[in-house]
Amino acid sequence: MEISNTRVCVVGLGYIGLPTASLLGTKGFQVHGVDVDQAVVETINQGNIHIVEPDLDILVKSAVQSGRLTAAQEPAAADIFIIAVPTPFKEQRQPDVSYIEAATRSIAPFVQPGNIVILESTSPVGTTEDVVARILDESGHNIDEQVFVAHCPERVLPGRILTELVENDRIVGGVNELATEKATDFYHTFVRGEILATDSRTAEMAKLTENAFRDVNIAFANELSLICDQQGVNVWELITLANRHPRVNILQPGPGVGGHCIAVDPWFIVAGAPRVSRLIKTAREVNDAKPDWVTRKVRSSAEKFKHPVIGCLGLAFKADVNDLRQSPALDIVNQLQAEEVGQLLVAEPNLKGHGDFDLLPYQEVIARADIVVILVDHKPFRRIKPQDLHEKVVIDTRGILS
Ligand code: SAJ
Repeated sequence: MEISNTRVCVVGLGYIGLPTASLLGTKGFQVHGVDVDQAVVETINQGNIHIVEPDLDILVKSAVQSGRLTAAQEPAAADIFIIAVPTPFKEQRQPDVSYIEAATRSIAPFVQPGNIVILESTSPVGTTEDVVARILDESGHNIDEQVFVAHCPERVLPGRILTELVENDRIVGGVNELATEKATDFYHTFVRGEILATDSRTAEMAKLTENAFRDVNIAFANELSLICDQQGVNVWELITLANRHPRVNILQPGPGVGGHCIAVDPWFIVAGAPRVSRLIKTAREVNDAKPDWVTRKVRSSAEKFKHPVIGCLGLAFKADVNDLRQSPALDIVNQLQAEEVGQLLVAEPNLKGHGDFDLLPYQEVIARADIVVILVDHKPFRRIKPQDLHEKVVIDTRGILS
C-alpha cells in the first residue's frame, strides 16, 4: 500500500474517529474526516480539538497544518472508508445501529470497486454483515469481490488513546477472506501490535466480550464493597491482601461503572442472547445499582446535620478525563440535587464549567463541606491526605484515602 497516495475517509470524528484520522494524517495518508456537527468540523479545520485526550491537540494540529487532514460534513471519494460513529442503546437496552446505517448510506455513493470499508464502531454481532455489507450490496456494490467490508473494533482506553491506537493488537474480521486480508494490510501500515485475523461476527463478539469481562469483574469488586460495608471490613485493604494470591486479581470498586463502552456494550450481548446471558446481565445490574447505594449513604450521613453542606469531588466517569457520558459521579450528584439532600458544592478540575453546577476549586469544596464525597480519583484528588479532611464526614467511593 503506497501511503502517500492512499485516501482515507473517516466517518465520525469523536473519541475514536478523530485520533485515528489525525494519526493516519501524520503517517502520510490523505485523510478526509466527516462529522455531522458543523462546529466539530470547523474546530478541526482550525487545527483544534473538541475532546480532551492527552497529546491529541498536537497530533490534530500537525495533521491539519500539513494538509493531510481536512474535515467536512459530507464524505468524499477514498480508497479506504472507516466508520467510527457511536452505537448507543435505545429503550429496553436494545442496540441502536442507526448511526452506522446512516454512515453507511452516506458513503455508499462514494464507494468504488477496490475500496475497503471498515466498521470500527462497537457493534452487536452481525452488524458488519447485516447493516454495512447489506446496505452497500443494496446500493449496487459487489461486496463479494470488489468492495471489501470488515470489522476492526477499536480497543483504546480513553486517556491513553494515541499510544494504544498504535501499540494494541487489533482484531480484523472481514465478511469474507479477501476482505479480512485487505483490511489487515491496511492496519499493518500504522499498528505496531499484532493484527489478528478472524471473521466479522467473531470480531464483533470479541469486542463486546472484552468489555463484558471487565464489567463482570468490576461488579465482583462492587458487590464485595457492599458486603464489606455490612461486615465492617475495609474493602480496599481486603482486595490488596487477596490480590497477593498468585491467581487472584480483583479490580477496584467505585461509585458505579460509567463511560460509553463498559456500561453499554454488555447489553449488546444480553440483547442478542437474553436467556443465556445471566451473569453478564446481573453484573450490569450490580454496577448500575451502585450510584443509588452511594446516594443513600450520603443521604443517611446528611440526616445528622441541620443544614448539611455536601462537597462532591469529581463528575467525570473516571479519573483524569472530562467525559461525563454515563458517569456514575454525575448521576449521584444529580440525585443528591433532585432529592435536595443538602447544599451541594462541586469540584471537577477537568471541566471549565457545567450547565447545572458552579464548579469550585476542590480545596474550597473540602474547606466548606460537612460531608466530602470522593467520586472520581482524579490526579489532584489523589494528593488529598486524611488530615486535610479532619472533622469531615468522608465517603470515599474510590478508596483514594485507603
Ligand atoms: N472502573 C471501576 N473499577 C475498576 C476499573 C474501572 O470502577 O477497577 C470503572 C471506571 O471508573 C469507569 C468504568 O469502570 O467508570 C470504565 O472505565 P475503564 O477505564 O475500565 O474503561 P473505559 O470505558 O474507559 O474503556 C474501555 C476499555 N475496555 C477494556 O479495558 C476491556 C477500552 O480498552 C475500550 O476500548 C473501551 O472501553 C471502548 O471504547 O470500548
